[in-house]
Amino acid sequence: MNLRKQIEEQLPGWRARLKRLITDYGKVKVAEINIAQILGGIRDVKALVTDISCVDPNQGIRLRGYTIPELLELLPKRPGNEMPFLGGLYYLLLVGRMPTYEEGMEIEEEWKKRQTVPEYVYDVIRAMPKDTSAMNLFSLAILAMERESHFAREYDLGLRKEDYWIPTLEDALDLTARAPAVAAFIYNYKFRDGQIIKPKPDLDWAANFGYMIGIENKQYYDLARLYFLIHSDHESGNVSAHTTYLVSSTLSDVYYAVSAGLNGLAGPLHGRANQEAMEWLLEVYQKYQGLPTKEQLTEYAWQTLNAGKVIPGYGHAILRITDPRFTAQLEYGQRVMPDYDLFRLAKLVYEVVPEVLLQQGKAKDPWPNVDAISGVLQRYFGVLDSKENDRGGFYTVLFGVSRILGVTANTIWARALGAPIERPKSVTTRMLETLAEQQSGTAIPLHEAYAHERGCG
Ligand code: HAX
Repeated sequence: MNLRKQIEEQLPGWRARLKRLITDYGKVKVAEINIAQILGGIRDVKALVTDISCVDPNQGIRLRGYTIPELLELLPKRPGNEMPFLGGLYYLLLVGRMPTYEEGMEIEEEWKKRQTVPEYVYDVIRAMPKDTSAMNLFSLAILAMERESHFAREYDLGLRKEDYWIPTLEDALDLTARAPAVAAFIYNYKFRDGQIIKPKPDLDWAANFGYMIGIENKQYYDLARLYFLIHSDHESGNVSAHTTYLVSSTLSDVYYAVSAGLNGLAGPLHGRANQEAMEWLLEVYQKYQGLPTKEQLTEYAWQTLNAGKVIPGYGHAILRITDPRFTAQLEYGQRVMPDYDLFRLAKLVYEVVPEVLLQQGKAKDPWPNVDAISGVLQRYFGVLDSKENDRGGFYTVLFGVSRILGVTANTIWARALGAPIERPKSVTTRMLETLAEQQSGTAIPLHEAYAHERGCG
């Protein structure tokens, strides 16, 4: 496989690069951390390394150095398609350089060879009530497939550390090949007739997802390509990427690690925001019986904030601009569905909500993120997140299918470069208070309720 050779050839150079940093420059300071950061979600602490993607607060994501518009322009496309096929993107993430058409297609072919989902995985999904949340089913199905892991088997037989990445690559190719079919079945099981639709040989990986949920529409296939491209990676600190990395650092295989990462993606502050953004738009649309005026929308946004809730799809822990992943979707929508009411509503929200958040003065980033509009584009083509009396969650599964590309690429490289088990040190609240007293020179009065506390060491 050319892909494996391309990674293999790079390893001596990368291993030497890291060794030099540790041996010759190991004591160089990268960051300091203060109490507010420790208690505030470890925000902005530079403590993770990835070469696969990087988020600049004022420019947004770059995958292997390429911005979203550059990726859409430069990644190879199949004739007649507006958007690049995903085999090319996965090659870029894994190998680190822009692939030729043939190199990208090699991954598409590799995926086709590996795409059959074991029957027992469908049985696991079918064993669950249909109203189970889609993310639960997705994570469960991937965990069930752990039985297939090459890494787990070869590790038990005795595998050299330098070779850990080879069966990890095999696992990653198997899992990424099958993820669209698993997601499509979950959709069909929950919302359609429960059929398993076999992928079409002449369609690419992303388009086949659409085909397997019963959509035969070229515009949707391009949306699927765009969607899976922009959600794939967002450096390593976000919850889904970091969880996958952390679990994988114990040498748990890709299936365990990805299933864990998806459980993090399922949270409302992370991937579930795409469902909540859709729900928020539908609430607005229902309340005003159609498109609201700007004044009505402003009022509704304030009502949401005053009720102590967040406006889903807005804000970001790192970004300080409109997310370029939002812009790419906005531009797609502008071309394909400019008159669709919910699309017009999402655009109106973009005109109104940043101003409201700025006035409120809490959110550090008042701009839309990737989740603010993605559901609208899906809904235009009839793809639902949930039905009545259902715990829904399908839009987050779409996010998950894409995110698996980024997190598995990171896992393969972490294994190849011998990344150690992660193990940060924790402190107690009293230790922080003692440090605060020492550095500020003031005593912190301690309430008697805490007098029973015993120290550590
Ligand atoms: N609406 C209302 N308030 C918001 C807000 C929003 N969209 N975004 C941030 N805030 C509030 C925070 O809740 C926080 O309030 P408190 O001080 O009362 O706790 C304050 O502004 C400061 O927060 P921040 O530092 O700007 O943002 P965080 O790094 O803490 O959180 C979040 C980043 C993305 C979680 C946050 O902006 C948010 O909750 N947004 C809405 C949910 C959302 O869209 N999530 C998806 C993010 C992208 C992603 O990961 N997708 O998977």
